[in-house]
Amino acid sequence: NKDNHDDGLAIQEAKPKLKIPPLYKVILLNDDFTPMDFVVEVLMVFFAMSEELATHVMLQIHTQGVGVCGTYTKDVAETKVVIVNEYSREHQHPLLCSMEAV
Ligand code: NFA
Repeated sequence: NKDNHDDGLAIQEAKPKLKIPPLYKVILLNDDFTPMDFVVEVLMVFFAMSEELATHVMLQIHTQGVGVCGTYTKDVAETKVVIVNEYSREHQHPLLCSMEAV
C-alpha cells in the first residue's frame, strides 16, 4: 500500500490465499467383535467404496490392525469420524474410527 507507507497500521491488502489445506487419513481399527459384514457396509456407505474394495480394506484392517478409509480435509475427516462412531455405537458394535495427519 503506497498511500499509507506500509506503517503496519494500515488495512492489509487482500492477498489471494491459495494454500493447499492439510490432509488427514481417516482410519478404522480392528477389534474382535464387530462383524465383518458391518465393516464392509460402513466402508461402502460412508466411504463410497465398491463391495470388492470394501471387502479388501476390511480384510486388511482385520489382518494388519488398522486400515485407511480415505484422505480428506480436516473438517470432512472429523465429520466422518463422528458419524461412523455414532453409527457403530447405535448398532452396539465397538468399531473405532479415528484420523491422523498425512
Ligand atoms: N476382527 C473382526 C472379526 O473377526 C472384523 C473386523 C474387521 C472388525 C475390521 C473391525 C475392523 N469379526
